[in-house]
Amino acid sequence: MQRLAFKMKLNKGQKEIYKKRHNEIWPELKALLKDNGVSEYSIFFDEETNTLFAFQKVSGNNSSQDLASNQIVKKWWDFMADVMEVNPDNSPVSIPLQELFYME
Ligand code: RM4
Repeated sequence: MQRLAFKMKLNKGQKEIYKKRHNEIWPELKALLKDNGVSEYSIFFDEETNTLFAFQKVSGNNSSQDLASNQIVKKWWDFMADVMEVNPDNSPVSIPLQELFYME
Protein backbone atom coordinates (compact mmCIF):
# COMPACT_ATOMS: atom_id res chain seq x y z
CA MET A 1 0.00 0.00 0.00
CA GLN A 2 1.17 3.51 -0.87
CA ARG A 3 0.13 6.69 0.88
CA LEU A 4 -0.64 9.48 -1.61
CA ALA A 5 -1.68 13.08 -1.18
CA PHE A 6 -2.56 15.88 -3.55
CA LYS A 7 -4.12 19.32 -3.41
CA MET A 8 -7.00 20.82 -5.38
CA LYS A 9 -8.64 24.22 -5.34
CA LEU A 10 -12.24 24.95 -4.36
CA ASN A 11 -14.03 27.98 -5.77
CA LYS A 12 -14.76 30.65 -3.14
CA GLY A 13 -17.84 30.02 -1.00
CA GLN A 14 -18.41 26.45 -2.23
CA LYS A 15 -17.41 24.56 0.94
CA GLU A 16 -20.91 23.56 2.03
CA ILE A 17 -22.02 22.36 -1.41
CA TYR A 18 -18.75 20.47 -1.83
CA LYS A 19 -19.22 18.80 1.55
CA LYS A 20 -22.89 17.95 0.80
CA ARG A 21 -22.09 16.42 -2.57
CA HIS A 22 -19.34 14.29 -1.00
CA ASN A 23 -21.58 13.22 1.87
CA GLU A 24 -23.90 12.01 -0.90
CA ILE A 25 -21.13 10.46 -3.00
CA TRP A 26 -22.50 8.16 -5.70
CA PRO A 27 -22.32 4.51 -4.58
CA GLU A 28 -21.01 3.54 -8.02
CA LEU A 29 -18.14 6.01 -7.71
CA LYS A 30 -17.29 4.78 -4.21
CA ALA A 31 -17.31 1.17 -5.47
CA LEU A 32 -15.15 2.09 -8.45
CA LEU A 33 -12.56 3.80 -6.25
CA LYS A 34 -12.40 0.80 -3.93
CA ASP A 35 -12.24 -1.62 -6.87
CA ASN A 36 -9.26 0.37 -8.16
CA GLY A 37 -7.38 0.05 -4.90
CA VAL A 38 -8.18 3.40 -3.29
CA SER A 39 -8.94 3.36 0.46
CA GLU A 40 -8.76 5.58 3.53
CA TYR A 41 -9.59 8.49 1.23
CA SER A 42 -10.10 11.80 2.99
CA ILE A 43 -10.19 15.39 1.79
CA PHE A 44 -9.39 18.29 4.11
CA PHE A 45 -10.06 21.97 3.50
CA ASP A 46 -8.03 25.09 4.20
CA GLU A 47 -10.52 27.94 4.61
CA GLU A 48 -7.82 30.60 4.21
CA THR A 49 -6.64 29.49 0.75
CA ASN A 50 -9.65 27.41 -0.43
CA THR A 51 -7.23 24.55 -0.86
CA LEU A 52 -8.43 20.94 -0.68
CA PHE A 53 -5.90 18.43 0.64
CA ALA A 54 -6.66 14.85 -0.36
CA PHE A 55 -5.07 11.82 1.29
CA GLN A 56 -5.59 8.25 0.23
CA LYS A 57 -3.99 4.82 0.36
CA VAL A 58 -3.62 2.96 -2.92
CA SER A 59 -2.84 -0.72 -3.44
CA GLY A 60 -1.42 -0.13 -6.93
CA ASN A 61 0.32 2.84 -8.51
CA ASN A 62 -2.82 4.73 -9.51
CA SER A 63 -4.56 7.36 -7.46
CA SER A 64 -8.20 8.43 -7.78
CA GLN A 65 -6.91 11.11 -10.15
CA ASP A 66 -5.61 8.54 -12.62
CA LEU A 67 -9.06 7.14 -13.43
CA ALA A 68 -9.92 9.70 -16.11
CA SER A 69 -10.79 7.02 -18.68
CA ASN A 70 -13.65 5.75 -16.54
CA GLN A 71 -17.09 7.11 -17.48
CA ILE A 72 -18.32 7.28 -13.86
CA VAL A 73 -15.28 9.36 -12.88
CA LYS A 74 -15.77 11.62 -15.90
CA LYS A 75 -19.44 12.10 -15.02
CA TRP A 76 -18.47 12.94 -11.42
CA TRP A 77 -15.84 15.41 -12.58
CA ASP A 78 -18.38 17.07 -14.92
CA PHE A 79 -20.80 17.23 -11.96
CA MET A 80 -18.18 18.85 -9.71
CA ALA A 81 -16.68 21.23 -12.28
CA ASP A 82 -18.89 24.16 -11.25
CA VAL A 83 -17.42 24.37 -7.72
CA MET A 84 -13.69 23.79 -8.18
CA GLU A 85 -10.67 24.57 -10.33
CA VAL A 86 -10.59 22.18 -13.28
CA ASN A 87 -8.66 21.45 -16.46
CA PRO A 88 -10.31 21.87 -19.90
CA ASP A 89 -11.59 18.26 -19.64
CA ASN A 90 -13.19 19.04 -16.23
CA SER A 91 -10.67 16.92 -14.33
CA PRO A 92 -9.76 18.69 -11.09
CA VAL A 93 -6.42 20.51 -11.15
CA SER A 94 -4.53 18.13 -8.82
CA ILE A 95 -1.04 18.86 -7.53
CA PRO A 96 0.78 15.89 -5.98
CA LEU A 97 2.21 16.50 -2.51
CA GLN A 98 5.39 15.07 -1.02
CA GLU A 99 5.24 13.04 2.18
CA LEU A 100 7.83 14.44 4.56
CA PHE A 101 6.79 12.57 7.69
CA TYR A 102 4.90 9.41 8.58
CA MET A 103 4.30 7.70 11.90
CA GLU A 104 2.67 4.32 12.26
C1 RM4 B 1 -13.15 15.14 -5.54
C2 RM4 B 1 -12.46 14.97 -6.91
C3 RM4 B 1 -11.71 13.66 -6.95
C4 RM4 B 1 -12.65 12.51 -6.57
C5 RM4 B 1 -13.34 12.78 -5.25
C6 RM4 B 1 -14.34 11.68 -4.90
O1 RM4 B 1 -13.88 16.33 -5.48
O2 RM4 B 1 -13.45 14.97 -7.91
O3 RM4 B 1 -11.15 13.45 -8.24
O4 RM4 B 1 -11.88 11.31 -6.48
O5 RM4 B 1 -14.02 14.03 -5.33
